[in-house]
Amino acid sequence: MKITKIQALEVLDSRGNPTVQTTVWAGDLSAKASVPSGASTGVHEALELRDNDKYRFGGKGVLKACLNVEKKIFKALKGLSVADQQKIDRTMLELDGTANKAKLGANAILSVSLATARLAAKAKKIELYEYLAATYGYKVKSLPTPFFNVINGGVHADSGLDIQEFFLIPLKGNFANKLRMAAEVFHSLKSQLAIQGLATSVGDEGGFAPKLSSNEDALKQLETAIKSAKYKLGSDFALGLDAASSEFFDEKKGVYELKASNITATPANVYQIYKKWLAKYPLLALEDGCAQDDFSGWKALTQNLGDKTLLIGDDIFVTNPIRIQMGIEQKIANAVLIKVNQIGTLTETIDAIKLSQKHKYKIVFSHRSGETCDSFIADLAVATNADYIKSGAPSRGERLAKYNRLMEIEEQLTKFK
Ligand code: 2PG
Ligand code: MG
Repeated sequence: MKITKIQALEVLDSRGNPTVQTTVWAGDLSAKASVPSGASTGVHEALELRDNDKYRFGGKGVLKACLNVEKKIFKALKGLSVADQQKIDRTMLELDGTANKAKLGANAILSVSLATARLAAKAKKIELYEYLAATYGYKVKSLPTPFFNVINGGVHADSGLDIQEFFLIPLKGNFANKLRMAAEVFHSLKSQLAIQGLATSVGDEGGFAPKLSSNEDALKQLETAIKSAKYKLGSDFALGLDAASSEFFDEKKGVYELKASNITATPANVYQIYKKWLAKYPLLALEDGCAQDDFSGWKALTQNLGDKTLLIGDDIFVTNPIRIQMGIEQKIANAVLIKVNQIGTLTETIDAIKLSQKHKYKIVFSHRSGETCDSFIADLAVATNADYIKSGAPSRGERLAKYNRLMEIEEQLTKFK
């Protein structure tokens, strides 16, 4: 099966911003993929190519990226086998020739990379997760445990909270059961917020965005909602946070400023804030507790909390094997967040996962705050034996696309076992 045609379309994501959707053909057979987009984007991420034409979508159009797919990339890939993912990705990397995919755009490259993998699975008449597992030498085991971001802060909402994401982490039963548990608490949280006269409209990732008095108050709200849904915090549910601290780290002053908690902290002592929260709540995960280039802060964080909770690196690693290697050498974090569009090809994403797993880092798959209904990451997480996955709250179609796909996969795995 050889690539015969590639088309790219400028579509809109869940925030109403343009993104790339690409369809790859091999004869009559075709498959498509859409690319997500972040808001709390790390500076070390691969470049998302935007048109910067202020007369279209405020400069956010992606027509240049689409053109790159249809002209330059198609010309280079025409006639290559859809099953040769490595060659396809390498060809695009060479064609681009920059370290951060600035010439063609990581959005252009990724859309082709993912659509091709989906097409290869289709050509083999097998499920995407089966194809990916077989291609990269994995045996599918259990499904990842989901993190549900039910209170949105940071740059994802105007709730005034410094912490960007507050996770519910259900601990009991299979994936479908965990999703049900989280949905039940999500609804009890909604009623509880309404009773307090707080907003129940949702933020970018489907979680609520109430104007709470402090970051700690958000944790307390979760505790109450879990209780009123008749669950136990600690045994039925754990909690987690994505601090997304690059957003509240003042680089000039070299301090973390958590306005909603009225706290300022240095890289050397910011871990103490989380330690206090850890003493009060069962926090299973803490993502981006320190900023993207604050290696000394990350070291202190890891030394002090590394055996107490998952310390997940997002902006510091950006799914980039070179940065993950730096982290491994400096003994920073113990888990890696995987976002396909941070690095821009499937092959490099797999490299990042394998390197992390080799060094016993846990794998946490992640959506972006700007999403489409593409559920590729659900299949990829299952295929690579990821430990966890976050795709927002159990609310909004683009978030549920991933969770519902995971339920479908679970059903297939149990039925045909
Ligand atoms: C994050 C992500 C996803 P964004 O920081 O982990 O939740 O947010 O896509 O805005 O970078
Ligand atoms: Mg993050």
